[in-house]
Amino acid sequence: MSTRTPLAIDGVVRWPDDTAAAYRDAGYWQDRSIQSFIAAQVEIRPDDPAVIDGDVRMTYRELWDASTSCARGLLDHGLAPGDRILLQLPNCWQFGALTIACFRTGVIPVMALPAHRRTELTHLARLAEARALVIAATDRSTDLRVVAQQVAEDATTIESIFVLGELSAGLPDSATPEFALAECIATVPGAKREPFEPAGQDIACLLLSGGTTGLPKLIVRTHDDYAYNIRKCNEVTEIDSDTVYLASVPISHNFALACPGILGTWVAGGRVVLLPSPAPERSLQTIDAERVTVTAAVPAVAQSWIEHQREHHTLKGSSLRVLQVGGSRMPDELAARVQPVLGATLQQVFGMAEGLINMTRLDDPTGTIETTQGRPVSDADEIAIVDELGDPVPDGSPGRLLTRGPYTPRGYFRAAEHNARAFTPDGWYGSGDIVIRRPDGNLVVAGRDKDMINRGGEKISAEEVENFAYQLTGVEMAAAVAMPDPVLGERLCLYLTVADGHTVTLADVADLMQTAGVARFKIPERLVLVDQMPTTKVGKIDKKAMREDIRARLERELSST
Ligand code: J2J
Repeated sequence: MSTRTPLAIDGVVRWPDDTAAAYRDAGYWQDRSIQSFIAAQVEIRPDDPAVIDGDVRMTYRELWDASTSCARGLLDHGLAPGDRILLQLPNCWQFGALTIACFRTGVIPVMALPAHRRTELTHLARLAEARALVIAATDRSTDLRVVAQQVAEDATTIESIFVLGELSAGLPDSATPEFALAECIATVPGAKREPFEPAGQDIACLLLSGGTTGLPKLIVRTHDDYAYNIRKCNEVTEIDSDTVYLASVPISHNFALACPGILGTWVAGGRVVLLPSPAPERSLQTIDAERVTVTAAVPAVAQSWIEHQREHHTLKGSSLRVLQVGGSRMPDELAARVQPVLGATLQQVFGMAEGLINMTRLDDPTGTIETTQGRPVSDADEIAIVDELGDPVPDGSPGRLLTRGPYTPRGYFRAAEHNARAFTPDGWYGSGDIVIRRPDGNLVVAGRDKDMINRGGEKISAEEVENFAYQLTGVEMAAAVAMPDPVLGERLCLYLTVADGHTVTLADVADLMQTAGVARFKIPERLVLVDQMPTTKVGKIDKKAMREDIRARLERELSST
């Protein structure tokens, strides 16, 4: 098997040679690019629909042609294999064409989330040394072209900005040249020969970590490992050419991108339907209208769909076969409502952009589907559940999750210091989740041992928010903690101590963060001023005590209304 040397990019942690050889021998890694699987489908079914995005319906041939011209556009703009581009697009067909074009040119997309703003985009562009930025002209009320110019000012590697949407209105200070993405994708005759043939170990994309440190880390996903991730998810979710997959949650996130997501669907020859948001009315209507068979949601979205269906009976048909739910812990009571109300089999997904994907199987007993977060999709996934000392705990007892495997990389991109903490010396990744393994191998997520708030699947690093709070005059100590929420599971509550004679309000914190340009979902939703932070016996800030405190406060408020 040809295993050409991958492009050299510093800061990439590879699997040890013997492990890599074993993964190849076992056939997990096939030294095949992700796009080669899609290209095979273009040959088999050129005229079958590949993507539906509003009024746009594209066949496999059309999607491939769009990626061909887009690849040409990237090269014409001076981008070369191994270069990084920061990609921030909403759910749209252009995202697909561009991602395939990146694979075909060896240009590496960094998958930013639609909610990201100046702070995150600048950080990501710098960390990846991105040479270009791809954005939509606007996102709701934000002019992202202005944001992009600011990012390019601070991240000096950025040479060009590609914009989805109208470019007509000029920008006052557009120091960095802007190009219409539409021009890049306009059909031009494609090259006969593939511009680039990736090796299996070449990087397909850089994904974002959920973030337990100040700002997101980047996760290197190679063609070998990501293609395996996709194939295994396809197998478990039973994706084939009859699949109609609806993506209404962001496709830049691992879940809807590759678990199995849009890439899995294209690899299998199925049809992708895109929506800009998971708003219940439109999502349910679309499921019926397009005869969607599989879709993915976070628990809060699943809940909104169930409630909407109960009230309005929007869903009339019975096409929906599987509803995948993951990203944060799904309450068991909610899980039990999926099949009766939506008529689809629930598949719980406990995944991470760092690799390991757990899923309940479609034919699991109802009890397993409703009360566990599933088991690894591959037999080659190694799982260890350990106590504080790193010793294994027995099945049925909670412990920290460690994992290794053929699609769980051994380190973050350019983050040596953090890697030393997040990975054990023998390459196990500690996800920071507390899980219980049942004797049948299914995992139950029981808690978390990482300083992160999971706001309905959107991950917020406590440290990042605290760092903002410390910029406010008078703030002495800051602690961001999760407060329980019936819909999102958790929301962010900020505890502060302030110096005598100072006051700080929630609006002060929000203003500061908004001015700095951070994703909205990270802005605290409640502020608690205390005289003193609770501390543990060893003098560390006691977040557990604060989580209990806010829970008690909320309960008191609820009972007094
Ligand atoms: C509890 N916590 C969960 C679940 C993720 C599929 C689905 C989700 C993600 C994802 C993903 C959870 N119950 N069912 O990449 O492909 C929390 C854990 C985990 C972290 C990873 C996919 N599903 N989580 O959420 O990289 O804490 O990936 O470690 O964004 O989300 O976050 P992220």
